[in-house]
Amino acid sequence: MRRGVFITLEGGEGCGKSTQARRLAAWLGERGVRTLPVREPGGSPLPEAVRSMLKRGIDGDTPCDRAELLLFLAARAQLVEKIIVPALESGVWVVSDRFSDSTAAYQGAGRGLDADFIKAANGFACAGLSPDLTILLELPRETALRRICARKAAGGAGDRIEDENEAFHSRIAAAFRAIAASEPGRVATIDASGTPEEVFAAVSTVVQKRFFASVPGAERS
Ligand code: T5A
Repeated sequence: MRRGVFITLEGGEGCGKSTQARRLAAWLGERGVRTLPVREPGGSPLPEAVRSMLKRGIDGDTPCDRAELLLFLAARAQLVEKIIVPALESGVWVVSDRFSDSTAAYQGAGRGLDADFIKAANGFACAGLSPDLTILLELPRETALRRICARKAAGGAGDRIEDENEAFHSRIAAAFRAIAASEPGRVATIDASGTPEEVFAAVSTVVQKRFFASVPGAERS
């Protein structure tokens, strides 16, 4: 039995998902909602180890496209079964920085792997779990690149997916837009070009409208 709410944040590189996911988890906590923030790939030791393989490879051995897909799915299956589903069943809300839409966008549109296979495999990895709400942060690529460059200049590390070419990233942006257009009931698109505060005002408005009017006991403070 599922009692918590499952919210995911999606979008291209550097659009501000992690920043907004942290804010959203804190905002929900301030409202008395027990909240678990997770990230994909990651969230527990095994998927965190897979994350490191995916982002940088091991000793120069980087995953081929099919291995990359399967590693993302393996990390997701573990996170869903061990962390997300138990949390939701105990009434905790889960806020995930990326989830299955990223696989459709990056491994499907980005790498060109079969979309139908990815859909079926995603369903298998998620054991049928789907987000109640997905917030898609949209940011022009030039702005995202400026943010990523600033982070690198401050000592942040890049990775092999972030460093893919512009054609790859524009296919991903188009894929996210197509997902949002095909599932307007689940996916809310938000302009991420403002300050973190401005973007969060839009994020929290969506969450407020979507859940706090209709979920009994959600507004506890
Ligand atoms: N991936 C993932 C797949 O290929 N398939 C999959 O199935 C999944 C799940 C994950 C990589 O894996 C890929 C996608 C990714 O390439 P990651 O490091 O988690 O690796 O990559 P991202 O999810 O893209 O995380 P980033 O940190 O790069 O981007 P975010 O989380 O969108 O952005 P954030 O919040 O870290 O902000 C980036 C920078 O901008 C600043 C922040 O301070 C930070 O320096 N910033 C702002 N600056 C100005 N105005 C704002 N409003 C700002 N918001 C944030």
